[in-house]
Amino acid sequence: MERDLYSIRMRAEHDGSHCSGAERIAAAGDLPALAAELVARALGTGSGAPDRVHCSVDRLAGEILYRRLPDVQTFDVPDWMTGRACASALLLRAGVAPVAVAVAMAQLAAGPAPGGRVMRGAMIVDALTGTRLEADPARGVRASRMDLVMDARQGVSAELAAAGLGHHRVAEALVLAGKILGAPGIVAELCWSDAPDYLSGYVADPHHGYQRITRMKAAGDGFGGRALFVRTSGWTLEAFVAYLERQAVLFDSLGTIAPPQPWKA
Ligand code: PML
Repeated sequence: MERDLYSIRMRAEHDGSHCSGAERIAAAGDLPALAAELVARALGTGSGAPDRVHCSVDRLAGEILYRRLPDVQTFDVPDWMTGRACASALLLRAGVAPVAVAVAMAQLAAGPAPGGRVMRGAMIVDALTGTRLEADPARGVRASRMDLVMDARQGVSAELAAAGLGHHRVAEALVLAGKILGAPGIVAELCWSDAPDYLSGYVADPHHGYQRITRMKAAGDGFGGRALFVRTSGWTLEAFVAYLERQAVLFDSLGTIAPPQPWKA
């Protein structure tokens, strides 16, 4: 019989703003060490000592889905302008309309939350019209309850590191994108980090997997986030959000990792 599994989540705030967050899924015996690891991470973000660190643990109820991570491809670009052109082309290929690509790019670049702030969660964008669909445009929707299975963690980390993708952000984004690509109605995801010193981003879609782009913004730029492009038939917003926020998904293996290649328009 499968052991009880728990979702453990950390989020930290500084000056009233979110400054760090991470989450894992683990058995009870692994939780104390994980809690210590996540709190240590919150304290070491480099964006100032957090004023508050929240750590919460919930036992998972209901079915757990086991999946394979998406295939990974890296497009090398000389600068962020080329990176955004590359992302736009990949989104168009995935079936996102030009107007929706333009809206999402502009909003991620300028801060999609009211007042031009970055969002903790993701925008949900109608892939045909560019209309934003999330109920709360300040918070967005946050995918949660996803991780690598414990036994696969070391192997996946080693394979990513061997491919030059050992930064913790790559593994975490890959798991998140893997969950998002299983959502009802998803067409594609666009993401680049809001960390001023992390310049890479990606476009993910169900047919081409996780397509990394080496530069999506200039160094020092603190804007970024996620846009989830959806078709608007055959699903409900409630089902989409429930899947992202509540459905537990564990990944047990990596897809293929292609060698990096220069982007050619
Ligand atoms: C990668 O290099 O593949 C990760 C890109 C997205 C990182 C998003 C984030 O950590 O904020």
